Amino acid sequence: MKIGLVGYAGSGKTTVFNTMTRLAVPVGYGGEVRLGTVRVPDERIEQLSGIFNPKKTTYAEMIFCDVPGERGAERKGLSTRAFVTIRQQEALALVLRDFENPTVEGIADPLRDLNGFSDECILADLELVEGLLTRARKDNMSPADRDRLESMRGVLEDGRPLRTLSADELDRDCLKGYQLLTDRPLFVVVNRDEDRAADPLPDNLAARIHELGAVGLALSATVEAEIAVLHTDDQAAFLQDLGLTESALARFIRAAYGLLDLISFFTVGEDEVRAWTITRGMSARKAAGKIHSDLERGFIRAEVIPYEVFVEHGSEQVVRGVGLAQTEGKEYVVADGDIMNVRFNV
Ligand SMILES: Nc1nc2c(ncn2[C@@H]2O[C@H](COP(=O)(O)OP(=O)(O)O)[C@@H](O)[C@H]2O)c(=O)[nH]1
Ligand SMILES: [Mg+2]
Repeated sequence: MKIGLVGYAGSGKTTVFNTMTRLAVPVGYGGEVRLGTVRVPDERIEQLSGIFNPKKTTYAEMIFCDVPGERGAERKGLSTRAFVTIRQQEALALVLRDFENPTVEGIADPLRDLNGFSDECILADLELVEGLLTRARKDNMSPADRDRLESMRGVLEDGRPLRTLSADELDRDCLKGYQLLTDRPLFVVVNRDEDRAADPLPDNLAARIHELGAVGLALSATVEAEIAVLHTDDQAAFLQDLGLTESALARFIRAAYGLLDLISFFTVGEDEVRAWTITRGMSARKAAGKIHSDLERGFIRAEVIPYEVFVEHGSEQVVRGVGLAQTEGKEYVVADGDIMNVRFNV
């Protein structure tokens, strides 16, 4: 799962990226595309790890990509090269500058930048769709596909991103090969000065984010960077001083995970307590395949204990004793927080 940190130069993408990944990429210059793995904070894993005291604790992970906001000479906003990288992302986290940055032209105006980026994506999709329609006859496109593209063109011409359409209005399965931008999940990160880190988003900005089918969050990358280097105990005190219970970055990472419709199931034991990432709606058998292909191939059944049930009773034996352990077959749809033990035979 790859999420791109995108947006204009000087908005704080690299600062956010460094803080999340604990890498130290130089900030304040164009730079190259960087990838970093980010652990998805999950207090359930901490709890389980506290109970089992395993040799190893493994969190769910996501890959973030720092995409330089290189300006294009040939176009108004971002360069064509930047867009080639942006197209490779599964979801976009748009970082908007909401602090004064003397090295960047123009005062901070997150709404302007949100609209600017959104329009660029709409325009890029429109070009792509029109290109496909121009070649439709030559490519022997089916009338159904052509109709679909034509209705997409209409939506884009109205200035609307494709993600705002419901499943009835647009069959997403047909879009997979097209590399469209406006259909991708969009997360908006409003990056602020320290003193305004905890303020809510202004109404007009919040409304526009909603209108674009996106999810928004405010943070201060510099505050987050300060929090990240503190010891765990000091972190709690620091956050409390700011009137917060959790770092915004932790909330952001978790929300981005949710935005992609990802959920976690857990495996537990003395060797390892581990979170596994699956898309919502996956069957137990398929989910078992994430652990090992043998488990999918030879799947017999899964013993499932929902996380809440487990913590309430404190041990697998007690849960079984009170008859709350579930025995599930291969078609069972795994729920977020299921603790699974797969029985298999190969
Ligand atoms: N005051 C303030 N400055 C920030 C914040 N985030 C980033 N900066 C500064 O803005 C400049 C550009 O940041 P950078 O992460 O390189 O932006 P990028 O071009 O989007 O990757 C750097 O000098 C950062 O220190 C913030 O939350 N508050
Ligand atoms: Mg950068």
